[in-house]
Parts: sequence; structure tokens; C-alpha cells
Amino acid sequence: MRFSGSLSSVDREKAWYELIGVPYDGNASRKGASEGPRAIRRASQRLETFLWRQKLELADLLYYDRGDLRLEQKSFSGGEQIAMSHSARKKIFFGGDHSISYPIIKDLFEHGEVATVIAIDAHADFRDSYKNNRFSNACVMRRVAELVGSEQVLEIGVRSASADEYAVIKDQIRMYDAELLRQKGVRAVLEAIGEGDEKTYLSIDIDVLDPSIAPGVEHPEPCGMSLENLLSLLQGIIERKEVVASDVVEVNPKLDTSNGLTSINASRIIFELLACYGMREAPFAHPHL
Ligand SMILES: [Mn+2]
Repeated sequence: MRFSGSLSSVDREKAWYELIGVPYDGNASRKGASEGPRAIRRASQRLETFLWRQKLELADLLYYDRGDLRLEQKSFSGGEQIAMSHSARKKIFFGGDHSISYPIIKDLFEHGEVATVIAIDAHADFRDSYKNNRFSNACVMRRVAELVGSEQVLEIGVRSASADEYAVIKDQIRMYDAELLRQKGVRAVLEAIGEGDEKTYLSIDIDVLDPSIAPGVEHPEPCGMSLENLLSLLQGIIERKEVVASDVVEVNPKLDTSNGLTSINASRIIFELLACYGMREAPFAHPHL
């Protein structure tokens, strides 16, 4: 099953955007996120592809679900190159535990396709090592910062870290945490982020949402964002920054509600990313506007 609205394989060359599942949970403590891509594809069939707010038919955007990218633990240490296409098309990956962001960003960074990274996440993910694993999903932004430079990393929505992590990030990483978002609102945070044309990777950990609307995650963290606020944040970031690739991670169907609420919200986020890309690049191309 392909993601809803995807071009068929015959028409794949017409695609402007690529979706890629990454069914991997080798660096999570509680397994299940490897089933995320399948659940998200299935959930995407349950939503209308006509987006009401934008009056936009998603299938008009021409995107192709390439299927799954298989990662091995060796991919994380650079012991094995990951097989990834390097077309000019924008890519949206969906996991998978959060550790998948690192080998993807590493590959894009080394090909000069990504310079800065924005992470939207309940957790700082800045431990040096977790359960003797430096590539744990709890360490992913630490590894990313070492790769691209800590001044090139921005974290949004954080509301959980250890004291040790906080000591490392407080002077090192630009951050608009959950408290600031709550006090000032999405618009003020977007104004503070500013505009820029650096090639940006946007990583969205679904646990940034409140656990009441995203319960199917390994580490639910109370007092999270609403989906409306997250979608507004994504719209604002994509309007202001040159987002070239993104991911949606940490959906764990084994921990989700029986009707797959977390997967539904993940596919809604992917719909919004596609719509934002389309509105930024070719608003004239959409006959319903
Ligand atoms: Mn997280």
C-alpha cells in the first residue's frame, strides 16, 4: 500500500516530492516504531486528500511514495552507506524511531544538501549515550549537533531533559521550548526564528504533541502541543525557511489507540508538509484556489 494520493510507479518520474518509509526501531528501548510506516500509510487512506483550509487537492501536487528505506545498525556509525536517491525532489521520511534522523541527515549533509536542522520534539534528545548506545533515539540531536555544528541546530517544543542534558544544551543550542511556545504563541516564535535560505532539515517527533492526541509513542510527555499549533508552526517554518527534507518519527502503533489516532495525526502532518511545500513553490498550479 502506498501513501494516500501517491502517484503510481508508472508516473513516478512526474513527482515533485518523495515520501519514504523507514521501518526501523533498533535504537528504541520499547519496540514497535518499525511498524510506523505501515500504520501511517494505512491511516492516510482514512483522511480526505482535499485539504479544507488550503482548498487544495493533494494529488495535484504530484508526489510519489517510494516505499521503504532499510537501515542497518551499521548505517549509524558510517559502517555502511545508506542507499538514498539524491534527486532535487524534496523528501519526507516517516519512521521509525527518532534515531533514523541521524544517518539520513548525515547522508544529506555530506552531499551538501542540508546545512541546518530544526527539531520539533518534547525531548532534547541530547544524551551522550543511553543504555550504552551512542546512537539511541535519546542521543540523536547530540550526534546531529556534532555533525552539522551546534550553532546550526534549533530545537522547538522541548519540555523534557535530564539535568545533565540541560547543562550541555543551555548555552549550546538555540531553543524555543514548550514554555515559551505557551507564553508567547506560535507567531512570536516564528518571528524569533526569522527567515533564511539555508538548506534546512525539519525533524518532527510526534511526541511533541500532547499525549492525549498522540498516545502511541515510546515516551509520552504531558503538557504537549495541540495539532493546530503544530500545523501552524510547520506552515510558518516552511514559509520562512528553505526546508529541503523532513521526517515524522516515533509513531509506535503497538502503543496507539485501537483506532490509530497517533498514525492518523502523523499522516495529517505529512499531508500538511506536502501542502506547505506546494503552496510555497507553485501556488499557481492548484486549480481549486
Ligand atoms: Mn521525543
